[in-house]
Amino acid sequence: MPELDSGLAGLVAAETVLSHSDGVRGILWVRGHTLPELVAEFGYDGAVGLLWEGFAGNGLDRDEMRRRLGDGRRLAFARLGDWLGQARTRPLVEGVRLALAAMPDDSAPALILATLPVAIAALLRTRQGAEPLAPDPTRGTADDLLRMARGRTAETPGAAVMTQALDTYFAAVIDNGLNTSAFTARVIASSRASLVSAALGAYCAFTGPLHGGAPGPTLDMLDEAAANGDVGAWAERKLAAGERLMGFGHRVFRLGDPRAGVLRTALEQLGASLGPAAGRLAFAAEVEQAVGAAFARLKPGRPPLQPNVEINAALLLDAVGLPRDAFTPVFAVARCAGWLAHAMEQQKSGRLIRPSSAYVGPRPRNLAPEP
Ligand code: COZ
Repeated sequence: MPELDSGLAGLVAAETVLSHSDGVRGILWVRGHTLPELVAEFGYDGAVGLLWEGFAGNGLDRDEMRRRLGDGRRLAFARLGDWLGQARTRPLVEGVRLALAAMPDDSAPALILATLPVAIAALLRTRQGAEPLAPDPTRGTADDLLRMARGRTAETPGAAVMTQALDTYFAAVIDNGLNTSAFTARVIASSRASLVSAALGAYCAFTGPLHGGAPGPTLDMLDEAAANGDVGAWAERKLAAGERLMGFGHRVFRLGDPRAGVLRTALEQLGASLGPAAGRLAFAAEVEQAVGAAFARLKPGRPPLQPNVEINAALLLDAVGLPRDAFTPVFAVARCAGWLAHAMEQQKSGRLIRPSSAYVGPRPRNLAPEP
């Protein structure tokens, strides 16, 4: 039996045309496109079509996906009554889970994906005591999410740059190889369960703080570091206590996360709109340096502990005016496109996923010893 790694690190469990992440070279391709190409040439709605081409239809360019996702938001808004009453008093991440769980099994991928921004915005408005705002199907996803959630119009100062920043974020984090939630989606789809079930299961795996549940706690961590004054001493104390620092480390990108650079550029382009977050950008760089140095001191000879995408992601989501408890569901708006692509690819070309395990429990009493 080969040496078992309980985290399946390095195990190749599927062939995919969707995305490729290489931690040694620090690259992430989505269907052969680099992240800067994805952001500049496709944007989020176009990147969804790129991932879904050949699985959810053909000719899925940005305009076609804007139409399908806009129509999906319209349908999702009409169905708020199916779940919002039960969800309005629940934490946001649970409310969005209820929205997914309420969907009919035969829902099309565009409706499943479009339900997330509608659910997030409706829950945010409801908890403010306001009525949910109906979607504008003519807008892109990032634009309409901010409008529905913030009641923002195009005239709102900084609206255009914030929409661009959120669209960049969505495109940059849309898929990342066989990450934990994408693998979950494939396992569920491999039994020929529905796409809704694959997306719901993936969402559940995603919400853990080691995975998609990280961005909100990452901003909390930056606030804690700032409150502590001496960042170096704070980092040393946390690492020496064996704590996991949010926003650091990655199973694949051990030498640096290519998505972090794309988001830093988006943050710098936010410029004046950054507001109080401008100071946070500089402080985050100080925290990254202090944590890296403390880790190197405490664990000499080990590969350096690098920041992952979450610090810049958290700063960007905060800068576009979203509350931190919405960060994980908003992250899921992007990643759900990847989950559905993996599920459709698995259904088209994969087998039932059923690995083996090494039994190390007690043996039956009356069993003759093995030869
Ligand atoms: N904070 C402190 N130490 C960390 C660390 C972190 N965030 N990430 C890894 N390490 C340390 C581990 O303690 C381990 O050291 P020891 O062997 O001495 O215990 C070493 O670095 C290797 O860690 P591990 O093998 O556990 O890394 P793995 O690849 O399994 O973990 C994840 C990757 C993402 C879980 C990461 O380490 C983590 O927990 N990050 C925080 C949550 C987060 O930001 N998630 C979003 C990722 S995009």
